[in-house]
Amino acid sequence: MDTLNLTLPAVTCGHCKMSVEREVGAVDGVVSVVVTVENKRAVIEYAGPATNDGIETVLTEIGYPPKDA
Ligand SMILES: [Cu+2]
Repeated sequence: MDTLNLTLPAVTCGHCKMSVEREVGAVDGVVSVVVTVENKRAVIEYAGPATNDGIETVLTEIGYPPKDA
């Protein structure tokens, strides 16, 4: 299992949190997604077939592109 720690600058409220957690949580292989609104951070645990690049692509597609950190 791998863990991704990302900053999502577009996260501003609880609805953003729910959207990211729902959409990323639906990716095959993603085990858990926790978004913290206050610091715009996302912690994502995943295993195959999910990939770092694939998860970042989904985030960008739903309007929350990660900032390289
Ligand atoms: Cu929001």
